[in-house]
Amino acid sequence: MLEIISAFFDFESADKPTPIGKGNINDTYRVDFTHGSIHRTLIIQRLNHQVFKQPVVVMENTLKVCDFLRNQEYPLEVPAPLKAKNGAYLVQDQQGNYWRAFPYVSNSYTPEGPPTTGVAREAARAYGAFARALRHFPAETLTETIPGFHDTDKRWQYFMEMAKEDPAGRVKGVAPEIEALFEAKPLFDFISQLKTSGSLPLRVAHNDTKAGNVLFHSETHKALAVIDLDTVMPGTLLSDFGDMVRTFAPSLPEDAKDQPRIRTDILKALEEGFLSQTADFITETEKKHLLTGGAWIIGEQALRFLTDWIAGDVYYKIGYPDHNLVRARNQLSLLRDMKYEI
Ligand code: GN1
Ligand code: MG
Repeated sequence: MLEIISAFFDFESADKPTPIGKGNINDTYRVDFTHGSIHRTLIIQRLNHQVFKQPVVVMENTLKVCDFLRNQEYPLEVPAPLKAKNGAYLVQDQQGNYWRAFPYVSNSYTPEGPPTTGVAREAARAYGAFARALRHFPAETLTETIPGFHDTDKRWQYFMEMAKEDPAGRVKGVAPEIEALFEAKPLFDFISQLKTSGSLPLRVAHNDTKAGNVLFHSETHKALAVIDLDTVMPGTLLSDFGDMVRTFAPSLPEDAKDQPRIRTDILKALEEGFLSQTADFITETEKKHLLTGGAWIIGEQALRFLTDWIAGDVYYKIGYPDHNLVRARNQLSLLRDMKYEI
């Protein structure tokens, strides 16, 4: 780790790096070091190149978006990646891992646990400001670093293949869950048709709009920055709003033993916060279908978890044998709670 820090900055002494955040994909550390009379704090992060197979392209997407944001009227900070001493943004260690550095935003925290309506509204304002500042960014110039990320048709196809193949012998045990997904098929088809008909403009999507990706100010509790631009890709506004619904509105965590319900007070707060920044530039179709976006992303996540259960737990990390099944059932419980128009 010291070797990595020194690829970015000269220093005489450094405290032991401390792991921060709850990411399931990357490893993030805070490091404090001293150079002469200067004390600095940095974020050092290992980019998981099993998930992000083109690390350099991930950085290119991030940098393009950061540069653009800096030249907009954007009310938040832009903690862009820092250059290493050799001018590159990624440094490889001897094991071939990729590392990058970010500025540390002082006096900040990320919310934990089920959010209050205040946190949900403020985070949605931040994601709305992000979408607003990027509304004129040519989305097609970003690379799809995880191809088909929200291509539900493609995910449905893979689900059908796995259900047919039944590699882990689990299909018989999940008949009600499969039936529930078939009931959601008209929703998936509706979104697919919105996309192909051009009614949903292609936009810059953040693709990981959870509470943990907004930095809040420790005293004012206002949003300071939207972080984690690894999955910025061409996409739709509905999937970003949808992922907010999926991650903010449940009464219980994603893998709770009891089935979570949708909190309607949070839905209202998310809509208020998001629309306060976006109402004047998004299309009528987008506005009308924000909650449909929520149902879509919840349904798609149910599909993804159930597919992984049927496939024999090959994608998501699991903590116990039926973890993916519990997750899938919880998403289906949320989907049942969602009221939406198609
Ligand atoms: C993964 O690890 P995390 O929670 O940031 C996944 C998301 C899913 C989420 C479900 C690259 O994200 O798409 O919604 O799990 N990320 C990837 O918990 O697949
Ligand atoms: Mg992420």
